[in-house]
Amino acid sequence: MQQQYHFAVDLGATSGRTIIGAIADGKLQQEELTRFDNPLITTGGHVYWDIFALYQEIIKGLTTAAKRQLNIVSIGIDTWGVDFVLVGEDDAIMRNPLSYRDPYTIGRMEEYLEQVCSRQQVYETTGTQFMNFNSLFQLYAMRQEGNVALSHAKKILFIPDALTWMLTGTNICERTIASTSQMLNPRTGDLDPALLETVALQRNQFGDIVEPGTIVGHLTEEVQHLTGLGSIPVVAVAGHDTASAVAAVPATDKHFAYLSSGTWSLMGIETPEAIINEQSQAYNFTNEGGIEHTTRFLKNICGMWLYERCRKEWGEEVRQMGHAQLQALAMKETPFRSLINPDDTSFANPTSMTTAIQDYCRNTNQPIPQTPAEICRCIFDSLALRYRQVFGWLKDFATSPIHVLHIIGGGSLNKHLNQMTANAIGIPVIAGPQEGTAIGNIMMQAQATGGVTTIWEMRRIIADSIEMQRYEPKDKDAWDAAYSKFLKITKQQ
Ligand code: LRH
Repeated sequence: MQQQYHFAVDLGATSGRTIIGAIADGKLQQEELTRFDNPLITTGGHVYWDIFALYQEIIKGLTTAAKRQLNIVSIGIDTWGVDFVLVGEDDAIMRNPLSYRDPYTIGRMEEYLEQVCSRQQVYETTGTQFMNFNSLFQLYAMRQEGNVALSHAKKILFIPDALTWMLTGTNICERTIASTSQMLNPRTGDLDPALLETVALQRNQFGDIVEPGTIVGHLTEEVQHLTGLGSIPVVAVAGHDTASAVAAVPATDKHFAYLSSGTWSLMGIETPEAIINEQSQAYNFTNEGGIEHTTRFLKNICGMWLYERCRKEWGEEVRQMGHAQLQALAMKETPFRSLINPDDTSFANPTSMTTAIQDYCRNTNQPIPQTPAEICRCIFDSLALRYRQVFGWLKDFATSPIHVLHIIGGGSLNKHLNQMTANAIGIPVIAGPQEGTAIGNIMMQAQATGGVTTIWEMRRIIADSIEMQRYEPKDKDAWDAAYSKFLKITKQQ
């Protein structure tokens, strides 16, 4: 029989790719078909994504698969969270979607929580961490600005759902992506009508909630014509990239925490129920939807964004070096010389990331890192120490002991940071798979089409198919001292 392939579209906040995956003899094989940039577009005082360009890249990827005569049996899309597309009465997309990196929400969350609905009530209803770019606050900011597209929107589709709709014509609201909006009530499993009302929206403007792993439609005739493929089923995978990544953690039992490391670092645990209490609110942990009705209890940490943005600024010479070489140079610098809080608001989307980091060090009376290697060292030291801080809080919520931290995603390739993370948190780190989101996406398609059954079967196949690296913690005293320094410095801000 011809090999059956699942076609995964994996879109991150800086780049995207299409991948094909197949499960044969209990092992997963995958191949990247296309890779492309997903740049922010700044115009007219706003920052947008280009949804049409992303759609076009999916069409290109599908066309490539058709030309190779691959037997594609399903398609699934995962993307970053919170952002959405507005569709008008005429079933056309109204404008490109705003990006969560658009500063239009700055100050709006606080305004909403003071004037519209209390922090307590929003957290109690959603269990979602407060981040000013969550969909709820974006919608509020759009209303305050008199956004014309929103006032004419018939439908609101989160990004993976919007792309699924463009491919199939089917409107859905997949549960994991909806859980990033700060409008989903994890207890009812649905968007909360009262919260929607606070931004003058009605429940029927969103699709019905669909569980990850559901076949939601087939390629439209238009897409079939464009790509040369047939009427292939499209699966609502775990549409939120982090949910796909967590599904792909190659754990063998439940005693693990995860760090999905990409543009963001998402650190958390998988729990059977949402954890919504005073303490989880105080530490601003979130309860996002996982597969098989699990909860991803986690916290966003600013991740490789700092490094990626600096690297762009350093130009050709440094970029030519490659990641491994630059990271190795950073390791030659003095450890813990200058430390930052990676989650400081000044790093959200500064004009220059290197200047923002230098300003932070200046304002906290630390040596100012100058060279790319010094700046990288500062970023990696600080990230590892921030991981330690968040891990310390996380442990208090876990109902069973955590034996290991799984690092998945592109950031898991940074072997120095993996070791530093193990040192900082004091338990072993297992790194890999690097392509966590795409693998989780492929696995959910395999589940929807009958190729695998449970989350633990998926994880076993993944563990059997990929190479993983294990890092044991070292240098406890040095890391304890560095952590005290980190706490002192970050408290000043
Ligand atoms: C990571 C991510 C994260 C969200 C952010 C908007 O890609 O999906 O989980 O908080 O993007």
